[in-house]
Amino acid sequence: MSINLEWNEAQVREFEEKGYLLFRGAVDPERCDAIREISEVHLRHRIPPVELESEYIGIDHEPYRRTIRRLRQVYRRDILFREWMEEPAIRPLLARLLGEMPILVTAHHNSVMTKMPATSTHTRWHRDQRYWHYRDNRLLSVWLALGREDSQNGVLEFIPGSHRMEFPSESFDEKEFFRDDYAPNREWIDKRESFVLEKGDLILFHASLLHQAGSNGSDAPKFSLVYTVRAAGNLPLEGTRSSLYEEIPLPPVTP
Ligand SMILES: O=C(O)CCC(=O)C(=O)O
Repeated sequence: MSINLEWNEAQVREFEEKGYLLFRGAVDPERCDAIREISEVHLRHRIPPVELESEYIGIDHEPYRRTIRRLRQVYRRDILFREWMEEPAIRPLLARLLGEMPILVTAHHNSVMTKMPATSTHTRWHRDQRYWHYRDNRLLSVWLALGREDSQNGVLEFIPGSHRMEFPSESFDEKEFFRDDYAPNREWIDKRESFVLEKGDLILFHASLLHQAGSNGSDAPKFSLVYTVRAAGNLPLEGTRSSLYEEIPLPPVTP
């Protein structure tokens, strides 16, 4: 069970410039369905660790307390997650984009992101790296759509090139969200790009890339599987959360 992923040096340059790359139809719908089914079981039984909507937005009452925002640390939950995160066919591309052997990190974004209808909220502009602690910023995330993602159910939006920017501290609020009420941020936000994703589409994006996603106005949950890899030399800082969880080296694969 491999994936359909052809890439070239022009796309590597595009990733460096924009901070993300989109691959259509990379994963078979059947594989996505199998991953989604196991995710739904874990969700139904609320198998920990999970992140609740109430924890994310800091409002500790219903309906947010019963709304799961993500199943965390999914790598060891099921063979289907492990196989996907260790998929050999994507490794050469990850190594090329990171400039080194990739290491799978489970401290962050090793998740099934779930966006529930009505009870989940808008995800504001942010960089994933805001609470991550590594020597440098050579980290990227691999986002697999397990179903359609569009403006109805909270599609991802990106600000191309923002991963290369050093913004002044005023651009961010106290929770490190990129402020949309701060006038100088507008010219960046106006450059936003988004794509309707179909089941099996893949987006790779840099950990410093600004992105957001809307709430889910449809009547079905949105499911996406996400994992993060770091460059082998980009070590987590000791004593931080980033250093506390299992990491899995993804060495080069021999054809
Ligand atoms: O709400 C979403 O679907 C995106 C989630 C996200 O970007 C995050 O949790 O970092």
